[in-house]
Amino acid sequence: MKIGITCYPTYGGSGALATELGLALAGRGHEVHFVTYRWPFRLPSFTPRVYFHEVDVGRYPLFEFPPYDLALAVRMHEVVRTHGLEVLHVHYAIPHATSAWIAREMLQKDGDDVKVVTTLHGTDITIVGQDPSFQTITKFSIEKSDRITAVSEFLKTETIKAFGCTNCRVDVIPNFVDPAVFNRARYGGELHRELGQGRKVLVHLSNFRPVKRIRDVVRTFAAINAEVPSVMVMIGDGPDRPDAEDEARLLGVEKDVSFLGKLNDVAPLIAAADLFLLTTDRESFGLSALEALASGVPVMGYGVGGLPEVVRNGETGVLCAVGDTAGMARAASAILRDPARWARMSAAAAADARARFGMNEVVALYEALYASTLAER
Ligand code: GMT
Repeated sequence: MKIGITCYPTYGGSGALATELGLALAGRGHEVHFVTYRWPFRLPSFTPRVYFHEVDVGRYPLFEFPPYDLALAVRMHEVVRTHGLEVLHVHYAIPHATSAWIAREMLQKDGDDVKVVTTLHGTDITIVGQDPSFQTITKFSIEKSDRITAVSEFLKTETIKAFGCTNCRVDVIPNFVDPAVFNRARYGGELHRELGQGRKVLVHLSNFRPVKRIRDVVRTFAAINAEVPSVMVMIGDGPDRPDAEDEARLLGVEKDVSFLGKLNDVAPLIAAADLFLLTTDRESFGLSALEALASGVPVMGYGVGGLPEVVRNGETGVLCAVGDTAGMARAASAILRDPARWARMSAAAAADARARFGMNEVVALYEALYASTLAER
């Protein structure tokens, strides 16, 4: 098949997932065209059957807000026609599903066509899509897609609740992980020794947005560190990083917390962790948590949103009430003090991630979805 993929190329789970999907599809013989305004952060420099088309947004001085969604629609239209794409798979509804709808309308006017698949990832439904500025266009664009997928049952339910989508079927296709890359055995313990210097290593990875409740990560860490000597490795960057740095200073743990910024190749660092901390308010899935589990790292998180679909509470991690940093720290310290329990959870995490979210199985679900929509032509 010839598939176009549009996603946010910036640091975040939806862009990571979309890129990994494109690479996996190309690995299975499909031709994949990324249409975005920048090179997606997880895309390697060259991969057979993978192409990149940059969206150039004209910057005429009249525009205080250059219309990116229109420039994207024009580029989608052009790439579909030039390369004979059959499917446009857009990740994150706003504005990608709207641009894809415009591109398809333009194509159909000339007797051409393309199928539009929209994957909902999280805040496009739970926060941004419900903002009055975007609500009606989000609902409209979702309903106009040929296929809609959500990354968790939680997100599917939220979509139906928020938009009352009577006219749309939402298929749940979960995020996936490449078990060859997120694999503890592959990296050895050198990085753990280097980072921890004899202490336990805790890792957090995110885009540091308010929804991540980053101060909670630092609070939880400080309480763990008081019980079990540890270091905290923070990967990523975003608006709330200064808050986290501030919290570390306030709690007197700044020397034990490292902020590494936006790194692309995160698998070796994640595999060097003893525990992964994720304190998001409502994570629709938690791709980083899945990557940690696959790497044999138990996850400490909040039992809300889609995270309980990813982390098995008590078996592959521990889920607490939102804001219960003390409870999370107690649970984490107990696991860190009990090597046999940690080893059991680590093995269960790696096995469960592979069994339920393996790359080949999930990518096959997307292939089947594309085939079924194409069959309707
Ligand atoms: O929705 C967002 O906040 C952005 C998006 C991203 O690009 O990181 O994150 C969402 O998509 C990921 C990939 O499907 C999910 O793993 C995240 O849980 C989800 N984020 C939220 O729901 C907050």
